Amino acid sequence: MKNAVQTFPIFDVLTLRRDFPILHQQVHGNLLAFLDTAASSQRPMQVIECLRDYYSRCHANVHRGVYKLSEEATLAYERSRGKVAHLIGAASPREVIFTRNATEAINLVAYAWGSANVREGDRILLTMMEHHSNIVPWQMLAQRVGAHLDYVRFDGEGRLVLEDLDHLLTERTKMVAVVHQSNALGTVNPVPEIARRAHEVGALMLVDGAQSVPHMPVNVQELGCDFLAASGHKMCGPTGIGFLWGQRHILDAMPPFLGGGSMIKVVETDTSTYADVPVRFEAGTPAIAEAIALGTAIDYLNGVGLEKIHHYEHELTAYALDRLGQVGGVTIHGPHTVEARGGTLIFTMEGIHPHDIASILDGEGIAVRAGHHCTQLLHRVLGVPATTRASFYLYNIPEEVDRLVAGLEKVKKLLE
Ligand code: 7TS
Repeated sequence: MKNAVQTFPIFDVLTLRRDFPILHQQVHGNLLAFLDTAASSQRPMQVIECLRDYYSRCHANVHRGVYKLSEEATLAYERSRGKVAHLIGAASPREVIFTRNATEAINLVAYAWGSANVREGDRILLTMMEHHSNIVPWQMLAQRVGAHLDYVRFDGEGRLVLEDLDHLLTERTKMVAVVHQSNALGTVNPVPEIARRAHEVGALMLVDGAQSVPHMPVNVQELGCDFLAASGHKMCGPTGIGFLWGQRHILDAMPPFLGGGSMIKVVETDTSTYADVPVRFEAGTPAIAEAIALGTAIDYLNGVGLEKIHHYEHELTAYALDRLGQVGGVTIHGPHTVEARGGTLIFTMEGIHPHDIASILDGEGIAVRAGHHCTQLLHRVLGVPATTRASFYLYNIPEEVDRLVAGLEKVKKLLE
């Protein structure tokens, strides 16, 4: 398979890789093979250049100056909000709130919406494959108001056991919060069906899109959800910027999350009135440069095409499932067919600790993650404390899968 790049002629990945300067460095004497995008992606020059250009030419605070620089910064910041809205099929940019990351977006909903809508005895429905970001904020809410958490299980193939909805969804369920694509198993969950079921009992549906928005076309109208959270740094954008999308009428009815500058209308000594959505939820000076550069990242992804990125990752993942499946002693956890999954693979090797695997691979210049990947509940179900994870993006190539496989053969030779 030495000429494997030619077997996925979906876009010119070798030309595209030139946009990512970080990928061309040597690590321990080998070319970097970056297989940890699920933790954070790399950025193309266009995004790096956008940050440089913004700080060199047009930085000023937003939503407050009447002078030219501030107006320009505000325009660019709001244009970026529009790009996020367009990317996810939102009805209006006003439904998009910039946050630091997906974690903050989910905390915003759990705090602001949760405090106003969840009462003692109410239930919140999660799944056993959630990232801690979509568990802990709900636990904190449940502890604050006396609500309960329920969990949908997943089966041996890493798919949600949807029959659990039959008894877990009740009229006491106020929120169903589910990951779109698992950051560990790689499973892509049937969100439209779950959203429909949630709405039948009057619950709202939050989708954790941290691992789906960067990798496939995502449309909130088609998902049928009420909230969607995502992070910029996983989609070629900067760190420190993410977003929450919510249905306008739900956001309008929500009290603020953080208080401070920008989010008010009138401040009195004892009380204040609050600004309209989305500014109500963006207290203080936001991550202006990062928001603008997220817009550039979205332009970049759209330029390649999210449908094509999705298709390319499917090809790469099918190849990886096939090659890794042939390494003796390797168990891949999660769906074994690409139709039900994205390009994130966790695996264990009989008798070998995941951290040892990751260290030996690092020596070969291959970056993978070892640990519980912020999914301790999921790993408890798998019956292992940790796994090794390889995750792919538009800049990965089949040769990197070959190097991973060769690296695992070396691990076996050294440690078995
Ligand atoms: N939800 C999912 C599904 C995630 O994968 C992550 C981050 C988050 C939420 C939180 O994103 P953040 O940007 O707010 O941190 N996942 C990972 C990971 O798998 N390895 O490092 C971070």
